[in-house]
Amino acid sequence: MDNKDRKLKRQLIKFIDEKSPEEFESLFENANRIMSYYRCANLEIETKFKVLNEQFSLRKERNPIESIKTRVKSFESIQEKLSRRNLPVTLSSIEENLSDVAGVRVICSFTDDVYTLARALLNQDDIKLIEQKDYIKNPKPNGYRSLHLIVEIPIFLCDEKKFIRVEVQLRTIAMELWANLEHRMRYKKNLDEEILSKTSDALLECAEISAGLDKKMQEIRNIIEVD
Ligand code: 0O2
Repeated sequence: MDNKDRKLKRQLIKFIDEKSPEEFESLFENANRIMSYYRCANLEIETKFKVLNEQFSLRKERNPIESIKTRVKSFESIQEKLSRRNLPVTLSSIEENLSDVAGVRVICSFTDDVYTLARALLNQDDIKLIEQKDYIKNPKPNGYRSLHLIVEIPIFLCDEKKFIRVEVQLRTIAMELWANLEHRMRYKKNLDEEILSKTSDALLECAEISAGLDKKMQEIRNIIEVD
């Protein structure tokens, strides 16, 4: 058993009620199979972005992607989301109801690159757009900015083809800096009202400064790099 299997078993023990060892083994096998679909879907999407990065670097002599991160949601987080939405906490419910178990985050150099890469991904004929949330054009009230796409992609297994949903988040380096720090300090933490009210305005101000930085950098790049 490798580290990934050990970690999944630890998460499953917390995730389920009392089960016999046989039932637990069968649950583990099924959970492992489903999580592997999500990892495969992440690999597919990651590769698509790497190919696009390569292509753009040939055409424009620069790489629009700074970095790509992938993650599969932990069982704790899956359980919390299903319970919060009053949905059954079962493996089939995960597949039916959640679109963000697989997640790919693409960090871009400039705001334009975010939209160029999103268009290039969505133009591919094996990608189906399920939902788009543009928190760059319409930031969240706390200042959070990013472009979110829920896409469905086929993965080709030994003897079958499966369609898997992936949440793709595209953002600039400045958006990533803000979101990372806000995530560590505040996001979904049960902070008391006084702390929330003391920090909200300052965080929103930081988000506006970061949006201003993106805008200026984009303007400079537009002067230097004429298409
Ligand atoms: P994590 O820990 O990053 O995986 P919900 O997921 O129910 O809250 P919804 O509509 O499914 O809401 O998702 P939404 O609003 O599109 O946001 C999904 C993801 O975007 C979150 O995943 C975060 O990664 C990121 N995000 C959204 N809002 C914020 C924010 O205000 N601050 C930061 N730092 N990140 C945000 P998870 O699963 O909630 O969290």
